[in-house]
Amino acid sequence: MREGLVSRNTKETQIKIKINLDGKGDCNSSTGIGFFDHMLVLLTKHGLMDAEIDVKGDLEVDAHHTVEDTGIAIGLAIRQALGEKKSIKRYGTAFVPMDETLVQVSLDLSDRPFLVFDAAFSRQMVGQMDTQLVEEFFRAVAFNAGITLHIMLLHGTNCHHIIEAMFKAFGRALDEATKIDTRIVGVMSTKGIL
Ligand SMILES: [Mn+2]
Repeated sequence: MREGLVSRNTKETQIKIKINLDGKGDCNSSTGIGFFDHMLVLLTKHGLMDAEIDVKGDLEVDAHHTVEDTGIAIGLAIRQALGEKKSIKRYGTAFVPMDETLVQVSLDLSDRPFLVFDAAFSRQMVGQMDTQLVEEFFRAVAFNAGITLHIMLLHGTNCHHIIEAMFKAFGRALDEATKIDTRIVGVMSTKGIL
């Protein structure tokens, strides 16, 4: 089982996260932010990961610390679960449509953290979550898991659809990249390390 277990406590957030990359998409997410829980459940469902996500954050301030720190912990859990990355496919790309929206996510489990986030939102909030925090979340995941991550809104207008398509596409691309291919001896890199 490729599992990651992270517990992270600061004065702003207390987080416990368990992730199993070889799961079935079963997830319990409790962050105190309804829309964010909805997104994390979609990410893990479409990524076929099992996850327990337990977060208590300073929501009396706003959602920023809670979302960013959850991203940090999820990134660390993914990194831990991947281990030495032996025989994984390394790259993943997914296009996800949702009604008028189409999103592309391409990623490389390269240990070269980078985020390209090409999207703009016409609304400030979806539920109790600032749309600005979507980019913060994915940056935190990418930099802590060691992922080169490109998220592109190809077209679309509805903010709920756009964000939902991003989380699903990230889940699907991650599932593809983490898949084991027995033809790959060692790691998928001519450098011999990922
Ligand atoms: Mn929805």
